[in-house]
Amino acid sequence: MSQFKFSVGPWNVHEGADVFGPPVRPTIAFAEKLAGFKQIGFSAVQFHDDDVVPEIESKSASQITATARKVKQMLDDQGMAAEFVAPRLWESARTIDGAFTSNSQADRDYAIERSLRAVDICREVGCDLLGFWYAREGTLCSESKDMHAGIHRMIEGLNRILDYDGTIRIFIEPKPNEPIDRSFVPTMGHAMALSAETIDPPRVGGLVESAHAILAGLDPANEMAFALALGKLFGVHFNDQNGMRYDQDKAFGVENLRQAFNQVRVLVENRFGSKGEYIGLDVKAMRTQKAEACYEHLKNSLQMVELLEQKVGQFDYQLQRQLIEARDYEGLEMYVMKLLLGG
Ligand code: XLS
Ligand code: MG
Repeated sequence: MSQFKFSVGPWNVHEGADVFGPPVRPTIAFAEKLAGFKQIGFSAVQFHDDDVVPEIESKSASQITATARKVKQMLDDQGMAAEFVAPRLWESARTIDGAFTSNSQADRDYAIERSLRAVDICREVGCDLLGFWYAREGTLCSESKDMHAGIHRMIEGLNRILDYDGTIRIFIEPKPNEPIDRSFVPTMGHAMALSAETIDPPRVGGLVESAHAILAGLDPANEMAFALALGKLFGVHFNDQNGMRYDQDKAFGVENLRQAFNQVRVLVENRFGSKGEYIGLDVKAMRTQKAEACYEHLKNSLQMVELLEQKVGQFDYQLQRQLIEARDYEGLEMYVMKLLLGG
């Protein structure tokens, strides 16, 4: 049994399309996914705004809240909660060049409006957490945007949301690249700096996705520990990644076992979850996976967390102290290797 609560997004069970090929599995309706998530052991769902309200761009504010209310009913019927809502600011024709940092004033206004509607959706589905993955807030052509102005526009966007709703909390999910070349908010340090400049810093935190940290050349456990040290780790997206390639969203721990152990360890040691936080997954099934086995990557990721929690439970803190005292870090490293290998 895990000490954590888990969340998952509907996009984590998907049709298998990639940039080089079409879908390979049939679409599964949200209601069916919800029942599947519950059965596997998840207690909350992560949402993009249009996961809750399809075709959101053509709907009025009142149509949006009415649709969101129906989704809340579906969650209640399954005994599931909503963890967060993230406005999908990277697919609209009005966010081609970014959202808050677009060079178009009309597009920037759209980004704010759409984010405020996402806050409305949060209220309807019963969560107080809004998420920003700043997908297109950066450049493809370095000289195309004024980063100085862009950073101020991002802070202004955060302030507009904090001002609109006095209880909403916001997380920033940093990612260094993809779909853009250079992101304006590539790491947790950048996210924390933005938070500190807002009108209400305690309400702006971060979410670390393991793969995004690896894409930045960083250790996800350290990115998590950094936000934890500032009291601002609002969420995590556990997954894995084979080096600095395209964003792979592999099952948790399958590529970088020691880093995965340390992610679980820092969460356990710092009592992540004690304020209601979830361990979220952001994992994709391999394209080769057959339709009937398209939830296995979720089950495997949960199992990896539980197995690593057991390893953390077995971690000999007294030995760790002794080895640190003796400055025998080779010894400490080999101890961890043996722990993980069961030796
Ligand atoms: C993409 C992100 C995205 C967010 C939610 O790389 O991980 O899926 O987690 O908007
Ligand atoms: Mg993510």
